[in-house]
Amino acid sequence: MFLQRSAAVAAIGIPAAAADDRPFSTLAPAGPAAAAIAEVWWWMFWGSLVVLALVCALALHAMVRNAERPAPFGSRLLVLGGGIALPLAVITVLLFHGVRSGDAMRPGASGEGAFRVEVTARQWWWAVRYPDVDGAPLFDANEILVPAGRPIDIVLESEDVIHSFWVPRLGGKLDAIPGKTNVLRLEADEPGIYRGMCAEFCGAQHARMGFHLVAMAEDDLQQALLERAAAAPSRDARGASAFERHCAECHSTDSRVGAPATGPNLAAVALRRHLIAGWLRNEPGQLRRWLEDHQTIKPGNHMREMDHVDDAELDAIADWLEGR
Ligand code: HEC
Ligand SMILES: [Cu+2]
Repeated sequence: MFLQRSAAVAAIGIPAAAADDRPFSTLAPAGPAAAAIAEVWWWMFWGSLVVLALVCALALHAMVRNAERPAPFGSRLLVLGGGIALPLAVITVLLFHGVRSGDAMRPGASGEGAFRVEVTARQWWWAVRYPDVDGAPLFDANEILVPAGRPIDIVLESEDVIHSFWVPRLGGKLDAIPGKTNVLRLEADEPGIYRGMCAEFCGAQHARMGFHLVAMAEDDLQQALLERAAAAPSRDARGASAFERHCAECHSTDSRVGAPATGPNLAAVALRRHLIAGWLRNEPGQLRRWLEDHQTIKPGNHMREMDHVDDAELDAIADWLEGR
């Protein structure tokens, strides 16, 4: 299964180097919004360095100068120049760049040409909905497939508390607020896998509320979305009936049906690169381990303990979900 998946990943052309060694660095921008933010950062860095050097030079000068001789500049010049003119100039330049980069993160007036995907934050995972894949909505979770080289509009909502959607290498953060819809405009220059995090404290497992944004070439994306739409658990009846009894109240296993959404949609769980909001690599055995130990792996998460379900049943469910 895992090998098969790796081959699929290689086949759709995602370079191995996409697992960048600085996945959360805003100083390794991979899209226009992040580039604008990094630029502001560098302006602030160099600007404050110049100011620091200037202040140090003045302090040094005050310490070593001969007090008998008249000062080279009067105190009035220092107060007006250093206290008012200089900060005003520095802050004006920063404001200009700040407003410009803030603007780069807003969705365009029309949103035309942008790829739209709806992301709903929950404690502590992300529900993903593509409004139109082959004529109908497609439901998935914790992994967001998008085109590279084209603007993406992330339509953000929350079902419980305030969360914040952040992919550091692609752009700024935007809050997901209950009862409100916010739209974040991002773009990835190149195909790759970009890591994201919830950036607003949202309860016990906030630190394990990550996700992956996978940018692909357009054709690969269409193929991958259709593959997810067609994904379904295997036909094994034992797994299916055990799932129905213990899990179906919270999880949908139909990629076209959103409800119930108390837990992530599991139709394409076998195709996801990670489980549990980006926390575990989806390697053989991990899903099964989750069913057994989920309150140890992610304490307090809103999935019920499965102590009452016997091992054979959990085995059957795991196999069924993984399509075996
Ligand atoms: C009371 C509701 C509830 C029940 C019942 C439940 N789950 Fe969950 N499940 C959740 C929630 C909530 C999460 C998300 C946990 C998190 O990441 O914080 C989850 C996560 C998962 C995940 C990880 C999905 C992903 O995208 O990584 C799997 C797999 C899973 N559940 C399988 C099952 C199975 C199999 C059963 C039945 C044996 C089951 N669940 C029963 C609520 C439930
Ligand atoms: Cu959070």
